[in-house]
Amino acid sequence: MKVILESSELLDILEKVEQGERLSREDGLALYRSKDLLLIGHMANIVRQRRNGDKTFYVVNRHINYTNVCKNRCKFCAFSRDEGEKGAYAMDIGQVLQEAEGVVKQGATEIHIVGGLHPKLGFDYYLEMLARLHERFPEVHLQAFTAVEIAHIAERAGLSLRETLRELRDAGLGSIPGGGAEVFSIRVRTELCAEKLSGEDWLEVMRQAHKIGLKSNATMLYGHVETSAERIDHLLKLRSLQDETGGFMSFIPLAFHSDNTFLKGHPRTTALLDLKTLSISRLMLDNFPHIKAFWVMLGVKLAQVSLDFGVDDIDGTVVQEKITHSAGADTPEELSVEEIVRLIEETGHRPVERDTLYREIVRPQSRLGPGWQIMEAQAPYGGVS
Ligand code: V47
Ligand code: SF4
Repeated sequence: MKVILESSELLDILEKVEQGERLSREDGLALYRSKDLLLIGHMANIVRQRRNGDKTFYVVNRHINYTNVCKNRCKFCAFSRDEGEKGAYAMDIGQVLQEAEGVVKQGATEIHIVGGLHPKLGFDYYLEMLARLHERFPEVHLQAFTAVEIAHIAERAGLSLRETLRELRDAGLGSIPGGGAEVFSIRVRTELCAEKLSGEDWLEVMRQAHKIGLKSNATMLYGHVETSAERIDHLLKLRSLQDETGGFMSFIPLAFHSDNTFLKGHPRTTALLDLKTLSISRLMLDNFPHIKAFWVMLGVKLAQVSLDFGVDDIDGTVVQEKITHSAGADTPEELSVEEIVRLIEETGHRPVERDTLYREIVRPQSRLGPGWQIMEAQAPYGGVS
């Protein structure tokens, strides 16, 4: 490819990628400095292809945001409210079950549950939510509560992280979503979310979760006040924990939206930054099986293009999303499976429906609805099968 041969700045990195060598912090910084998007994407695709071949994964899921009441009030968040404030809500368990019911009938395999840090909800609320969902829909995977919520739940319960995680797991928790990581930099956290769990504590929750066998995702919120170096350092911390535990399944860069936040007016991320961040994540996180484009934040069109920039997962149907839509997202809240499959096929990749743990799903006559099955003899969450 002509473009690649003409670009000499990154040739050392290209060689490392081709040899399967680990990239350094300096390499990461050079990648962010470079304007050679196509070469960066090409390198990311070498890794993507090596790990996942031509597969692009998606999941039939639904997001449920059970409460927007949050004691943290991060400056980048338009979703949260104080208790009693106009627009504040907290669902009772019956409502959560009702929200899940419809999509499970349509064949969802995953319910993704995230909310604010409600100062009054007790440990029983979280346990009962999981237990009743699990009892009613035993085949459905519950991916629930970010590391930040888990630390809050542990505090409410007066238990250690380990004990809290064990109880949540025993009640039906299947895995942990990647939210709340933001950027681990102390400078950024002090400026934007001083009340929030520190980066080190976020990593500790994940460490404890992985130790008891719970898998998780990881995210990075980018496009606000963080520097490229802070992004790379974030990725390096994740890579190091993954070396230790192997418990992360996918990494999801989250593009910041500023409407209705303290950072109102902050410009949207550009396509260049979005694609670079996805590609650089693929390159730096050599031990993560999957890189996911969350189309809700990225936009459907760019999410499609990102499949040729190192991304192998496009998330799923989602159905309802409040966090980014409160902050001005102009994407739909739901994509149909037909639409997801069309987007993937148009790029020449092979659409593969997965469950939360990346096991492939088979459906009778490829029809949605209950009755799906996990393909047998698959390594959970692990790349090429
Ligand atoms: O933790 C908050 C972020 C996260 C804004 O694990 C914002 O598969 C953009 O983590 N603009 C929640 N982002 C969502 C999340 C997630 C989403 C999809 C898949 C997975 C997964 C996880 O949203 C929060 C925070 O980092 N966020 N405000 C905003 N204004
Ligand atoms: Fe609360 Fe999460 Fe919003 Fe921060 S991002 S204010 S922790 S809901």
